[in-house]
Amino acid sequence: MSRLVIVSNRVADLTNTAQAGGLAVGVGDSLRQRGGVWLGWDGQRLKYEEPPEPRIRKMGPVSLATIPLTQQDYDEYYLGFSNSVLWPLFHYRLDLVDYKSEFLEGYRRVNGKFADALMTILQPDDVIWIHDYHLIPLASELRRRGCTQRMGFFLHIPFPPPEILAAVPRHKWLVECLLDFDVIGFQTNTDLGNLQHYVADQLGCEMSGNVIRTGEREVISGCFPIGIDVDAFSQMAQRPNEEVQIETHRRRVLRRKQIIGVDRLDYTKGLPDRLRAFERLLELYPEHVKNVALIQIATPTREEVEAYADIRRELEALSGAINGRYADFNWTPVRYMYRTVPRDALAALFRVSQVGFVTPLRDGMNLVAKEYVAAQSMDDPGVLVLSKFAGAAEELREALIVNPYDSDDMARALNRALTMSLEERQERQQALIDRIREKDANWWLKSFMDALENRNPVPA
Ligand code: ADQ
Repeated sequence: MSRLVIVSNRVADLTNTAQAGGLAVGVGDSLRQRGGVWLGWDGQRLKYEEPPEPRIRKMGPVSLATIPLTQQDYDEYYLGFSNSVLWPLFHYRLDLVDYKSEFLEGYRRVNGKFADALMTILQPDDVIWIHDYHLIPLASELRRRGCTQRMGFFLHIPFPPPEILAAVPRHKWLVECLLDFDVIGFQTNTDLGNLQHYVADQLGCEMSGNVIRTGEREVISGCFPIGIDVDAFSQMAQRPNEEVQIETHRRRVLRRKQIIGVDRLDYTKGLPDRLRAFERLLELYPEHVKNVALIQIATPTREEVEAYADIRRELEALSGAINGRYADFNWTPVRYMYRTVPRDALAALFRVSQVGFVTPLRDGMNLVAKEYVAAQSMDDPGVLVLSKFAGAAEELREALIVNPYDSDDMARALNRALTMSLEERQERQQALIDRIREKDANWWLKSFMDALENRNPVPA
């Protein structure tokens, strides 16, 4: 088996269980199984340039290779083009795109730095798997430096339709960069269809099934929904966590139910709309007042981007307003926590929550939805309420699917989830767990690697 070299903006600390972020979780689960090298930025922002050789640390079967960036790289490549242009644009938020030409220059320059660093460690029969929107031009940069190894790309976030993509300057160049990979993977058929429309209509490429012909080359495109390690998460959920147990016992005595939301605090996750929907539940169905609480855990993320500070203020005001309106001496309707929580505590919390409330306005996949399902017991499972704009909704059809822009629709689904019979909950849970087991973390790694190593076209 050839050595697997993974590249993403950041590498994850594989021993840190409190790491938040879907890419870190998904790639970490996969790499632990197969071993290999993982290259990424070390998080440092230097005032000077460093030589390209990465620093290497061994962690069991995985070597972590890291490089620093400069403050200017961080501002232009990371905060700028990646997170103020591509992130909002790919999530259909044209209103939040903040483009400057130096961002694009920085983006190209840093992709060049990643390529220089990789060239110092690559071996002839490595296979290279590059992740996410920060590194779209990396294959082109590597090819320019003479790299002939096989290269795959996986986009963790949505890929927008051509009319939206056209809002970013140099969009043609971006898609042409994608076509320098051998395999391009997406989370959903919708994303895959969007790319295929673009290359057929705007670049005049020929398509045969999922194979894109561009000049002499053939590029495989495919849909590879990311999965989780279901057994590991489920076992974590069953391990006793004293604090969670005490609180759960108290709720049981009081016959109170709990709705849970867990997200990075990102404007794509639909958090204000979610709080409003919870408030609507209390208005439309007053029988839930004092009997149900919403616990929302939000991890700090990208705080230097203005849109993120705005959403934080909005959420704090909203949770304060709902509590001000409804709280009683012994009942707080919204418990809002702005922090990262260890994964085992999260898993335990999912298991004791009657509703998993996952309502992004747009999301590549959303692993929280799958984690919530994995954490449930078959004896008394909770209900997943899921946005139709999460990639996960393409697979998890037995969840209660909602429109995150419609708070009445969400309130009705919450009420339905809270009052659903045990039999219906068990039926839905069985179907959902079967689906997340079928396409788990292992399947994701294997099916992508199969396409990349054997150049097996992905079924259309
Ligand atoms: P994210 O946008 O980060 O991922 P998601 O898929 O939900 O979103 O993954 C978040 C991960 O971080 C989950 O494993 C979750 O448990 C964890 N997490 C979130 N908040 C946490 C908290 N407060 N404390 C501890 N852990 C927390 C991106 C894309 C997604 C895609 C993934 C994987 O945006 O659409 O599903 O990559 O491809």
